[in-house]
Amino acid sequence: MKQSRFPNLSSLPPSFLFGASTSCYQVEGALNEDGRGRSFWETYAAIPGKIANGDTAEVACDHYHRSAQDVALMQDLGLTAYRFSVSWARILPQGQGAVNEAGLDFYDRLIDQLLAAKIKPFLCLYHWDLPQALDDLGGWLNRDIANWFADYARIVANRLGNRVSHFATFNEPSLFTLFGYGWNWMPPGKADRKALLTSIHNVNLSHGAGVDAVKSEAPQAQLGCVHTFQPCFPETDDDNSRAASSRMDEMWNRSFPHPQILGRYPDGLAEEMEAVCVRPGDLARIQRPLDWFGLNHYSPSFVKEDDNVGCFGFGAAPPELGQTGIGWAISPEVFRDALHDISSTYGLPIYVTENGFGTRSEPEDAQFIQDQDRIDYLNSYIAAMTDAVAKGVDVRGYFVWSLMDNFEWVLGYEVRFGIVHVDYKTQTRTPKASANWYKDLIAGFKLGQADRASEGTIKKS
Ligand code: IFM
Repeated sequence: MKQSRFPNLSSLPPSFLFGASTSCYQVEGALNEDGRGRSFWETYAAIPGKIANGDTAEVACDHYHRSAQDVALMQDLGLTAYRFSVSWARILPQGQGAVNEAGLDFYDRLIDQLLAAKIKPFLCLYHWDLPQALDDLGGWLNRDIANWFADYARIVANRLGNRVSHFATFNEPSLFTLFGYGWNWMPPGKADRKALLTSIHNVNLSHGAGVDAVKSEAPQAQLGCVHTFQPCFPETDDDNSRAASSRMDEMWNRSFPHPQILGRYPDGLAEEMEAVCVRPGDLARIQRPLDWFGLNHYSPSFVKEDDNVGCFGFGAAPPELGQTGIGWAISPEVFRDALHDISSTYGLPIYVTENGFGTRSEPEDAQFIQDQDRIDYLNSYIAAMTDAVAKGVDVRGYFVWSLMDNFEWVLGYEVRFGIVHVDYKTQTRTPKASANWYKDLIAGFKLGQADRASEGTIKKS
């Protein structure tokens, strides 16, 4: 069936935000400038063979020097929100102690540029780049990190909280703990079950302490945490796959929102967490009042048993599902169902803080990328979201991942997720067809808002 060019947006509230997301390590570059400290990603990236093609985030998109140009680009696209993250090591080069004012100044300027362009800043405190100095002290395995994180959060909120309406504590905590402490796919490169569970709990404690810290400095701020939520299905119809699928669902999708919002770990994890790291009173420290749920969603997961630390692994998707350019299964129906599930389980307003299409096939020096497959993906996923909203799910914003191509972690620059193409040799930004499509979609939505507003005026008069 041929899709229509744009999804029907009439179910969305007039205040709905259309934005884009990035993260500091993936776009900023300037890793050694203006007093920034080292993060554990530099240490990991220096291990031969860890990052595709030996790429580094040294320059990335050079956003640190080009933020004004990038905000102008966002404004041209008509974005009404932008989600970015703050680099802990830029603010506190040693992770604690002396503050690097130049680091705060950068985000200060960025926020002013966004506000001048009428773009709402969504600030995430941690998107995977722990200061190396804190990792040297045990990092996410050291319970003291909840205090270090709270101090950092307080400093950021004190300086920026008067202009930032939405704060997130973490981006995808289940992913960076599993990959970093369970599977050695990311820094600090551990593969140990006890370490994994401890890191999960310490991140949850840090979330609770971080929420209180931000609220104390910026009481008007709307607080949330951004979760990766990829519904799990057994790869094959047997008991082993079914058990692995439910293990993955609990660890990947629920080991953070459950304690943060419901005050308990998922049933299959609770006993082990108690035995390994939970102390009396911890769950009350973690379960703090939140204003919104950040959902990052790309794909369903088809799960098989594995003998790794999580005892689950990625199996093959059914052949009838389409795939993105990097082989991730496409199913807007699963996305729609995930929105219903999150809404009924956690009861918070939702922002879709990431959704997008990765590919390996776009050339570095392209003049114009005709990325129809990305447009089709975004079109069908936004349609699924509007359908969920029409059926009562409270979704307040959608952020495409990503504004521009960027450093895709261990995949380096090999994979591109941007709606804007980046030529890394020249740093030229060129909107792809998907960026033009998104721009038209947002313009249409704004027109609809204006029509609805004038209908309201006519009715009132
Ligand atoms: O690039 C990442 C991002 O940092 C976190 N969410 C998934 C994206 C695509 O892999």
